[in-house]
Amino acid sequence: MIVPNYLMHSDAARHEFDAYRVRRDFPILNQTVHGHPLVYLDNGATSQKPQCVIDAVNDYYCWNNANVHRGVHTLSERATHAYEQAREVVGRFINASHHHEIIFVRGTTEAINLVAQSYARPRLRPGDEILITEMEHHSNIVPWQIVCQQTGARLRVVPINDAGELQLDKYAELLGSRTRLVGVVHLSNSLGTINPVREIIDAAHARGIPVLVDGAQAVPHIPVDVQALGCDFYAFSGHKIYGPTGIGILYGKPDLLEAMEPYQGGGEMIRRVTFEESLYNVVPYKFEAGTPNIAGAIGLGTALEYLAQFGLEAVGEYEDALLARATEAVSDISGLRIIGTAAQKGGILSFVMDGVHPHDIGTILDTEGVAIRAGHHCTMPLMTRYGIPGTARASFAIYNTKEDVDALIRGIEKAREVFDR
Ligand code: 7TS
Repeated sequence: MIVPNYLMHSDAARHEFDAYRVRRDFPILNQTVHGHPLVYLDNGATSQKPQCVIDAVNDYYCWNNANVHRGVHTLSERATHAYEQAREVVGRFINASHHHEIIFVRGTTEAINLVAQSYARPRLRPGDEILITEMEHHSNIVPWQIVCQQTGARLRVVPINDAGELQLDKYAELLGSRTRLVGVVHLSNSLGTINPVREIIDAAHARGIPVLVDGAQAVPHIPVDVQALGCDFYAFSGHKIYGPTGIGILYGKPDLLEAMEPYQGGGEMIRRVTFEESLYNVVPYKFEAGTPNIAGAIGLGTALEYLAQFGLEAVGEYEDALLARATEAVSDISGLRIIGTAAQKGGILSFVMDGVHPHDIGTILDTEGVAIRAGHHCTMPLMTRYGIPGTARASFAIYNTKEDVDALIRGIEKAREVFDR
């Protein structure tokens, strides 16, 4: 589980990224769908899992399954060791200063709800403001709406331009004396926009405002260094980064985590309990009530080590090349419009086509063995901003190839023909 630091960041020399070799690590890709080789381009929704992750979860249940942090027996010690080693891997992956800044949660959604309830709720007063952006996923909108209803605070929204970039001048205007927290997505799941989070954080910090970054789509594509960013909270999900479902990460700055109330009460998060009162455990255990997803954490640690061996910069460059190929090819398809044309973009191609509903594009592509997502992608306010019901979205991962892109383009052309008839 211990990975040398150079594997986590990209300063080491890299050989050319070989997606054809990578594909062999993913057993699920070796199948046909409707008589065609599977082309999986729905990675924004969830990624596939390499054999090493499947094996890590399997081995844990076959050989080491026990509860963590409580047993005196050998299996419990092994399980605890593996679980805590996974936390260290996560800490190194995002360059946290200490692995105790890493809290295991169910996913991005739970991480944001935790911050909303444990950090924001006790601190918000009527008239205070939470500032988010127009391109947020519902999981970075609804938890704030709930906490606003609970406290009388207000939700404010930074608008985007037509390309899908944040209007930073508007952001500067909206950052005010009542702003108590900024929540921003690092890489938009619907547009592909990579936001200038460092700049956003610096502007907020100049006013003493903490920032939560939703990194669900960013971590599989770009190197993330939470210390360099300076973010106060960073959230991501295991299943979008080649790990299992039901496990995710909340990173938090230690002083903030220390000062926060627990999210849930129960076992594991306490030191001592009487009927009168409870003394809480230290961070991060204070936020991990109950038996955690041990197998999930171990699988996530394995997934991050697996991905890190390629170097995140090499991974990002490779996926950018796939995106560029797809972007260029779709520009020749009549009536097709890309939604999300930001200068800084990664991994995601969202589009609409005149006279063809996104769901019909998705269905026709499926008959060709090509899996994409169609719909609002849990960003309904963003779809409203563009005046569209949804988009068709292809999202790229390390195992996709230029042949996958070509199959996507053939499928879109077929959809165009069917609806032109
Ligand atoms: N934030 C972003 C930017 C996301 O893309 C998603 C999931 C979430 C948060 C929520 O993650 P969860 O693991 O807690 O569910 N996005 C998508 C998607 O684009 N298609 O399916 C799920």
